[in-house]
Amino acid sequence: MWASGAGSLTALLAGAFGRGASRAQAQAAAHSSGAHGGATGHAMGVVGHVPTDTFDPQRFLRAWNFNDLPDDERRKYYRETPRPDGTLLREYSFFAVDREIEIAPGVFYPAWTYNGQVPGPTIRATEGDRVRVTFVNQGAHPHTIHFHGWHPPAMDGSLPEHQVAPGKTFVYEFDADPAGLHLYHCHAVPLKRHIHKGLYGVFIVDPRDEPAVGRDDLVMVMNGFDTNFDNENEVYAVNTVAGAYMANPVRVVTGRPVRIYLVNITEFDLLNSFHLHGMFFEANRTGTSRAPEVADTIMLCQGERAVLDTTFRYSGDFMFHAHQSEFAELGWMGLFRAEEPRRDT
Ligand SMILES: [Cu+2]
Repeated sequence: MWASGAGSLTALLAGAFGRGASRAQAQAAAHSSGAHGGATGHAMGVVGHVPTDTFDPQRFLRAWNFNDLPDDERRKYYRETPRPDGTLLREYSFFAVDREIEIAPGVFYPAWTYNGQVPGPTIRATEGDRVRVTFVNQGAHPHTIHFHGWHPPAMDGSLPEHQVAPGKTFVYEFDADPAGLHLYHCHAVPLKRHIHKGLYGVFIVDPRDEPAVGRDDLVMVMNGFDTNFDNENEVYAVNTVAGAYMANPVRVVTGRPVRIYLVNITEFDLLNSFHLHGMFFEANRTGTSRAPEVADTIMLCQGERAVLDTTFRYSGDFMFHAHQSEFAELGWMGLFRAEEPRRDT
């Protein structure tokens, strides 16, 4: 193991609601106007601001293999070694840690996390690479990492004998296969609890013959939080922080292809959806479909994912949100801000 990570975590401040905010309180937080309202504090958004020093939804969009860390820090969590056949050995250092996170302004949630963040760090490999994840459980409960994709049963992280007890380490190792958009999550029981507490992340496998050149890739995980443990979500989001992309839109460039890696990990609700205003996208289910559908709304069951490809024609703000209005009103709503490409003179 190369990193313990926990030392770099900073404490979060207690907020207005503290633990266990009710659905009504969350709704009030989403709708009230307040001192921080200003231009973004209208009736459709979340009022206030969640600090981004411990988790930044903007950074998360384009972060994989710890590429958002400075090189010396990144080496503690990720390294790649070329293999004779031209593929890479990709090694990751993961740890589970219990941590309180802020999911809406003043709404805190006692999460279980991979590497201190929800969702966990995105893993991205190319088809045929070898993935090796050293997992250290620093949490108070047994956990695992269950990856979607091809692997032998001993690497599945699902059966009682796969549980990694607090303080213990397990090394997951498998080939990245098939190309597509997958996920990973804890598979300890009760599963519902271990997933909704925050132990999940995205696993992208790029096709070997299709390098991502000139494309703006964005990772979006649709999630929800049951803040008062009544088996219902009080807060919904894409990438954890309710309304983060309303307050701070996702910036994209007109004419440049945009790809959204969309994953639904929402617990308790049967479905979640992604709807984009003013345009259409090609939806490629699981990233493996050979016949993408052309749509402006896509519905995903828990664990389902889709690769969405589009290009912004017009500059300006485009809303995106769950088409379930309730989810949108409880935080799952955002904006793309498309700008003309810069002309270098
Ligand atoms: Cu777990």
